Amino acid sequence: MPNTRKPNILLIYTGGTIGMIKDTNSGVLKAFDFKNLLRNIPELKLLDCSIKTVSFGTPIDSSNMNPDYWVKIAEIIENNYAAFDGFVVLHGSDTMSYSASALSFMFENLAKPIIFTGSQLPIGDLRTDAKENLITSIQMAAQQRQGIPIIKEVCLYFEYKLYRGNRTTKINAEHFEAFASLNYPCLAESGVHLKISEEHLWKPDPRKPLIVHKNLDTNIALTKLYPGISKNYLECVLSAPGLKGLILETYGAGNTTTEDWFYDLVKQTIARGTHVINVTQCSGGSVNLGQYETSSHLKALGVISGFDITTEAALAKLMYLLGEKITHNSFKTIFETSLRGEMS
Ligand code: ASN
Repeated sequence: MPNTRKPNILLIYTGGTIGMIKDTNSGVLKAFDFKNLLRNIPELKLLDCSIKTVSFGTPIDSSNMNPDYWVKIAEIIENNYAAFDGFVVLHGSDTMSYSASALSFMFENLAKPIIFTGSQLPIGDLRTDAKENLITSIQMAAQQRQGIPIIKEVCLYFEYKLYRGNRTTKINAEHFEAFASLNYPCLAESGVHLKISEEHLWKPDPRKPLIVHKNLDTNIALTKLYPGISKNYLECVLSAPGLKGLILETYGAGNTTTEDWFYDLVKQTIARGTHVINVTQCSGGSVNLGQYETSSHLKALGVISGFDITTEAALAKLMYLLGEKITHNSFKTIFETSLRGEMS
């Protein structure tokens, strides 16, 4: 018997520009209620799937996003996992790549799509990008073959492109094309037809059960190297009480200053049991420890390579792995392994 049931999609509204309105006195954009958003898209009724909606009690600008909210989104999905074929999360664009990355690690063996989307202009604006983003995200989430979702990973949809969420970075504060995935091809494109590149999709083992990880450890720091970075500054960061992991955004292929004080600090930090992860501050390309003299020492010190991971995904992966309480000795190997397609 062919499966004739329409896909059902859960739409989760967390906030962001998509649902905002302008304060009439100050002109400032503020989060508004979900009903206003839905009123502005009567087209949702025309979609060939059934849609249920749920909203944060108080929608937020995504600049206020944090791991507690990630757990909240994860629990909404977990509690509705069996009843829905796919999930669309409406989210502000500012931190969307962080959230999509976090959710990708939190959902192990995900077998259904979780698609993050939002917009650069509010849904009520005449030139809004919100409608296309929302409608196509729902259509992407509803793609099935013989009743089984085609997309089985956490994605981000924006301006005609579907990306693997943990590969994305927000690259523009104004353009409708606000995101890029420089180290991994896009998963699908929307034109006259929806064109899914199945060869690039994540293919989880269907026999494995869903596990939702909710322990995220925020005892981490993120530091970008810059010419002139001082010992004092780095010492201050590294002396944060309880620090368990540092993400260092380095130059190019993972290069750093070769000054003694820097190596000494990294060495002491690793000896104390704090993990040091090397990610590049370039938007594309990979860390390659040992390619230059300016990175070969780091390898010997036991610095973890983030390879071509984004900073957003590295941060989420670090919080996730620290929360998993894995042994110190296996931490480096696990971090350097692609868990959800976040690195090549
Ligand atoms: N500040 C907004 C947010 O991230 C930006 C947006 O959604 N375009 O919530």
